[in-house]
Amino acid sequence: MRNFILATAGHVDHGKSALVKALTGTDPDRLPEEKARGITIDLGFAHLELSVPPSSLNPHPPTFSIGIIDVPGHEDFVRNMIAGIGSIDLALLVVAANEGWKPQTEEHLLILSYLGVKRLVVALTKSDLDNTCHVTDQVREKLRDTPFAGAPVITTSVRTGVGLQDLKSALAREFAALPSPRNIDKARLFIDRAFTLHGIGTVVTGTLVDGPVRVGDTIFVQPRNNPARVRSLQTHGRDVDVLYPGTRTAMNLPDLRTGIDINRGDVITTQRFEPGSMLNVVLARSLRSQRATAIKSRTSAQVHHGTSRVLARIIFAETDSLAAGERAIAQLRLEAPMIAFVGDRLIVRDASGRQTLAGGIVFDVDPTVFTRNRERAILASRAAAPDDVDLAVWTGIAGAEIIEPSRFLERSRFSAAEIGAALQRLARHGEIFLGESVAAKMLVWRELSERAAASIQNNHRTHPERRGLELSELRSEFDSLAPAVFDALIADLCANDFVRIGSTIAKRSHRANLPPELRAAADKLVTALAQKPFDPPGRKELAADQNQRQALRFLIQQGDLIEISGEIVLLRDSLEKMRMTVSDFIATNGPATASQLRQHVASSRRVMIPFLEYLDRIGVTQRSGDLRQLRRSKSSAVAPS
Ligand SMILES: Nc1nc2c(ncn2[C@@H]2O[C@H](COP(=O)(O)OP(=O)(O)OP(=O)(O)O)[C@@H](O)[C@H]2O)c(=O)[nH]1
Ligand SMILES: [Mg+2]
Repeated sequence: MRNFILATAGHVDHGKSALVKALTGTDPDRLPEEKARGITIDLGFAHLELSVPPSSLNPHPPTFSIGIIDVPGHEDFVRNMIAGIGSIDLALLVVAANEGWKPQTEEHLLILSYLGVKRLVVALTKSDLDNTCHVTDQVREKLRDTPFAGAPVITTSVRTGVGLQDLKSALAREFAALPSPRNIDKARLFIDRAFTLHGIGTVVTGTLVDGPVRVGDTIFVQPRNNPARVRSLQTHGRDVDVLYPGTRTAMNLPDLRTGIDINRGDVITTQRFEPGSMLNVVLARSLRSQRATAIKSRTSAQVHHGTSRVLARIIFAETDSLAAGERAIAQLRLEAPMIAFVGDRLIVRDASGRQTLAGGIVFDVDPTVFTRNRERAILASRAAAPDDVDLAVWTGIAGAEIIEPSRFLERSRFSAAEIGAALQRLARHGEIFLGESVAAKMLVWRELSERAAASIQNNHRTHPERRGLELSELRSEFDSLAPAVFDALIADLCANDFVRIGSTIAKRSHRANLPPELRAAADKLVTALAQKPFDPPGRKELAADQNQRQALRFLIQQGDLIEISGEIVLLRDSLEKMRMTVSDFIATNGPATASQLRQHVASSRRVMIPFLEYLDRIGVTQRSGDLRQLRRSKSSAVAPS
C-alpha cells in the first residue's frame, strides 16, 4: 500500500466537497458554520483507498491509501486553501459544467503551479445540469500553456453517479505513475489543526513530509524548537506506531498546550533547526497573474509556506520591480521566523490577502550576507532545478568556496546521504577537495595549498638552518581560515610533499644545514658550553645576537643541544653524563636532595634545579618532598631530541 495526498481545488460552489463525499462517504465540511452556509470555510479531510484493476501485464497492481484534503473555493478563504495544498502529490481540479472556468479556478490553478504541483486530474461536476462539451473545450484551452496540458478531464455528477468510477480509475492511474513521497529522514509536519481532546490532551494534525515519525520520538515545535514527546499517532482514525511521508497524521502531544505552545502554522520536526527570518528566493510571476501592476521592491506581502503565513518585506536584488511574466531574485525579510528548506516553494500574496502575487522557490535559508552578489547569483541557479542535489551541492561550494560538510545543506530537501554522495562525486571529478571536516572548491584549495607551500619553501630558503616553518607562523598568514580548514590544509600538504616535525612543517626533502655565516657562531656556542659542561652559561649570555640565536636554534633542532628549561641548554653529551651521575648516585645511596646531587655533580643550583625537574618530566626521577628517587620503569629513558 502506497501513501499519497490529494487535494481538491476550484471555484466556490463547484461541487468539491460533494465530490469528496461521493468518493469516500465522508462529508469533509465538519464545521457547523459550513453546514449552515453551505460553503467550505476551512480544510476538510477524508480517506480513500484506490487500486488499479489487475491485468495480465500487472496481475498484482499496487493499492493506494489516499489522504484527501478538501479546500474552500471562496475567495475569502484562499489562505486556507494554500495551507491545504502545501505538500500534496496530486490535485483534483473541480469545474462545474454549468458555470465553467471562474476566477478561483484560475487562482487555484496558478497557486498549484507556483507550488510546483506536477499533476492534476480535472473533474467536470454537475454534468446532470448542463452539457459538458463546451466546458471541456474551455478547460482544455485554459490548461493549454500550463504544466497540466495533458491532464485527464472526467465528466461527473454526484446526483446521477456518472463518472465517479472513471474518476477513481483516473486518480489511481495518476498515483501509479507517481514516485513515492520522498523520505529524506528530516520529518516535517505542517500543522493544519491543533485541538484538545478530553482525557487525551493536545492533538495536532497535518500532512507528514520528508521523513518518518514514531511513537516515543522527541519532536520539536518550530520555529521555537520547543521539544515534546509523541505519545501516540493516528492516521485516518487508526492507531499506528510509525508513519511515513505522504500520510495524514494525527499526533498526540500531551505535554503541549494548544494556543500557547502549539498552533496551526507551526511545524513539527524530528531535529532541531535554527529558524531564520530571512530567505533568499527566486520569485516568479505568471503571465496570467491576477494583478497587472508590477510588484515594487520593499513591498510588504503575505508569505505562505506550508500551513503558515507571515508578513514580509520583499527586497529585489537586481531589479526594482517584478512584472507579470518575469522572475527575479529576492530576499524575504520575515516578521517572524520560519523553518523553510532549500528547494521549498512558497506563495506570495498582497499584504491584505486579496490577491496572489507570485510563487517562490527558496534557494538560501541562511542569507547572512545579501551583498555578496556573486555568491547569491550562483545559489539562485538552484531554483532552475530544485530537485537536483548535485546542483545544490555544487552551487553551495562554488558560492561559499569553503564549507563544513557535516551541517552543509542541513535545511534542504536532500538527505544527508544524498548530499554526501554528491560531495563524493564532485571530489572524484576533481571539482572539489573533500576532507573530513572541510570541502572546498578545487581552484580555491589549490590556491591555498600553493600559497602555503610557497611560504614553507620560502622559509627553507631564508632559514636553511631551521628544520621547518613554525606552524604558528604559517597560521598567522592564514588567519582568515577557520581552525578546521587550516588543519585540513596542513593534513593535505602532509599527505603530499610535506611533513610535520614537532611544531614545524617542512618539505619532505628539506634538510636543515648551517650557512657559513652561522657556522662560526655555532662553534663558539659549543665551545662555551663544553667549557663548563655541568654549569654552562645561561641562554641569554650564550646567544646575545641574532646569528647566535639562529645557531642556537639550529643546534637545538638538530638535537646537539637539549633545552631543559627556557633558560638552560646543555650539550647532549653533558646531559647524558649528568643523568648517569644522578642515577648512579641515587641507586647507590638512596633518595637524595637537590643539594646533595648538585654537590656530587659539581653543578650550580641555577642549572641543577631545572635539570632535576627535567629528569622528573622525562620520567627518570620522581620527587617526593625534598628527595629525588629513581623511577624504576624508566631507568634508561633517553632525552627526547
Ligand atoms: N445538480 C448537482 N448539484 C451538485 C453536484 N455536486 C454538487 N452539487 C451541489 O452544489 C452545491 C455546492 O457543492 P459543494 O460540494 O459544497 O461545493 P464546493 O465546491 O465544495 O463549495 P466550496 O467548498 O464552498 O468552494 C451543493 O448544493 C451541492 O449539492 C452535482 O453533481 N449535481
Ligand atoms: Mg466545499
